[in-house]
Amino acid sequence: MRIGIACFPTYGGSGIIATELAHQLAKKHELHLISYDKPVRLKDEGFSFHKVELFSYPLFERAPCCYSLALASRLATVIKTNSLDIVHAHYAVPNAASAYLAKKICNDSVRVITTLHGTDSYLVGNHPSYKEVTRFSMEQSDALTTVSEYMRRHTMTDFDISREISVIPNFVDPQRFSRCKKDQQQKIVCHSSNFRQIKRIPDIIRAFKIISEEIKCKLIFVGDGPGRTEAEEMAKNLGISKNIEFLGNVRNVQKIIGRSDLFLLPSQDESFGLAALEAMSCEVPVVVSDVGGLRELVSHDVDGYLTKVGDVEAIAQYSLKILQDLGLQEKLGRNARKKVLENYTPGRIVPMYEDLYEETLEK
Ligand code: GMT
Repeated sequence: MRIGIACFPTYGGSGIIATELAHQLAKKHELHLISYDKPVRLKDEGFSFHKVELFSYPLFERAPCCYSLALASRLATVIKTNSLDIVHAHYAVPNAASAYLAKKICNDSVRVITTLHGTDSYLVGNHPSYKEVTRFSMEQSDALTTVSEYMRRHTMTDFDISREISVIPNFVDPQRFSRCKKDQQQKIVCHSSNFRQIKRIPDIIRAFKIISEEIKCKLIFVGDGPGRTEAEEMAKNLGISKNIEFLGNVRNVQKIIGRSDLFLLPSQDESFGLAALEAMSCEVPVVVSDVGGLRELVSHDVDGYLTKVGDVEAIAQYSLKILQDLGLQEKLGRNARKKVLENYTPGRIVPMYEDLYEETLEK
């Protein structure tokens, strides 16, 4: 098949899944990736990257419509030049709408698949400013997928959609995300995200204060985003900043996660929780919020622990339970890795996308 993938290139789950999917599909198909910049995990091998160039104009300053149009235009060119069979839009806003427009420009010569990653439907796409276009783009896509059963139900209710939505979970490369040898005895707690409010970073810092009063340990934050400065301030004010490292965005996140003893993800909501999946692949037990897709991913007391959103005391107590009992930590980690190998590898998930592409082309 000749496939085009449109995604966001930044540090965020949707762009990461889209890029990893492109790497996997390029082993068997002709693959084109379209975005405004090279995605952070792009390996530059096996497929073509098409950059969406923006044209700035004073009129656009307060009404930035240009990206959706530039993307539609670029997609239409790539579809025509390469006779694409499929355009797979990751993230509904604006990628699905741009893909629809490009398809129409190309006289319906291509099929559009849209994957909803979470915030694109329940946060951004659901906002009154975008809702009508998001619903329309979902309805018009030739196939619609999302990453968890929770997201499927949520989308059907929020958008009053009756059409089929296939659930295709996130996946991770278990070779890359595997346990690394630790070079220090001290326990390491880790979190990685884009520091948006939804991630509840202050809960991690408060929980870590309780943990670090009981045992000697270090907290490592990977990633960057709007909540980082506030988090650094908070750590200083609580007098624990010497035990916390803010690494910012790093290239080899697996090396940091793979050396950790525990991974925390206390999000307000999470459509799947790719960061937790990456930790589980590295045999790292997780303590996560009992919400959304995390509930489908993590089995309480088997491969991690689920806590009520905002329950800092519970996060701290489950964390201490894991960090103070190496046997338990290793058992949870082994179970987590086993779950990943059985359910969430590229070998299991990528064929689900390929089958969907084939079914859609046959329709
Ligand atoms: O979590 C983020 O802030 C990034 C976001 C995105 O859209 O890039 O991630 C979403 O998509 C990931 C890949 O499908 C999921 O694993 C994340 O759970 C989801 N984030 C949220 O729902 C908050």
